[in-house]
Amino acid sequence: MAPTQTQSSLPFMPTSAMEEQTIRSNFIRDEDERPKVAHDVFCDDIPIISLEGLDDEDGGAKREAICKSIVEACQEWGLFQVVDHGIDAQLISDMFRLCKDFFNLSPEEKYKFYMSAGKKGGFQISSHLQGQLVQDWREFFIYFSYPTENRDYTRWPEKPEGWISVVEEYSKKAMELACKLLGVLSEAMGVEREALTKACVNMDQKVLINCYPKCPQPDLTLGLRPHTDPGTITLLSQDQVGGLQATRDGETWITVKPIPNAFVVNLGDHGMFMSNGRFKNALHQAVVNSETSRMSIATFQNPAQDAIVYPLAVREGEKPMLDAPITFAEMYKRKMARDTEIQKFEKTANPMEKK
Ligand SMILES: O=C(O)CCC(=O)C(=O)O
Repeated sequence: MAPTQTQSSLPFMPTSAMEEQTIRSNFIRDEDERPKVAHDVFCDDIPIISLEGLDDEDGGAKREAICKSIVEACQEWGLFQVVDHGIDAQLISDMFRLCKDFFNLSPEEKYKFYMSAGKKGGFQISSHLQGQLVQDWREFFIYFSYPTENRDYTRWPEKPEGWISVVEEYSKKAMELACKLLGVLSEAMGVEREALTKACVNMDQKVLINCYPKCPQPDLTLGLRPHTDPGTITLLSQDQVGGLQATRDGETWITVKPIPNAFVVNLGDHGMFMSNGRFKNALHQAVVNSETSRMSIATFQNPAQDAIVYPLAVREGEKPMLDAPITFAEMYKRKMARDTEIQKFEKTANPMEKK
């Protein structure tokens, strides 16, 4: 269902409200949910890993050292940054330029691609999930890029010119990089290098471009609420503004330092289950600011809907996290039900705090 229409017959878009003095009440979060750390107070705690030498097949010390760093980061944070990853800087820069051009199009142009239920990709405001009480200060565009038979090119805009071929190339390179990283994690679990990729069956990929317009009251809202990704692994490319935040305990947030052309890699729920909880699913959010708009490109690598979710390896002394194998579709359904329950509980547990 499309959001409520305003006077101009289009829904409210944060990109059209950058010069307003205040934000609308449906973007204002409860005090305990508001940002605690600014978008540009960066923290160096997240590991930065060079992948140069990862492809060395001579059993060399270089590959071993890289794999060790990745595994440690996944155990500690479920999140790390990679550089020297082999994806061309020009491709990343073209992608950002074209994404920016898209969000600069008129509201009418963007709205032509509005993603209503059942559509395979398109433009959205705040969230594609229904029933969110508070809105996120963002617009986004999502491409259903893999498996390729899922591509509905009528949902791939012709404007800006050239975007289609750049997205195709970007998604292909991201798929290759993700599979490489999954190879490292599979081997760390003591299973064959292709195990995680194979467990995804026909791996699904979605490329989601986030645009967080500058915001008149960034302290009251979020660009994107705290969440873990449902899938296996996510590769996030961000501009140099800053705004991605991560937490290990759900309380203390840190802002991830943007590094030119790096990818922030994070594990999702599927990655966590398949490792029997050895690798973390990173809880993260995005904050906004009043000076400048921000853009990020999240590439989600997910299993097929009917892929089986169950730990690939259970270490001695551990119990499997799941009682029985389930499909990814079922895992996702349970996640959504849990998230909705948590939201409901929070609202009823603190009725006085909700204005
Ligand atoms: O924009 C960011 O830094 C985070 C994006 C993200 O977490 C998402 O799109 O799921």
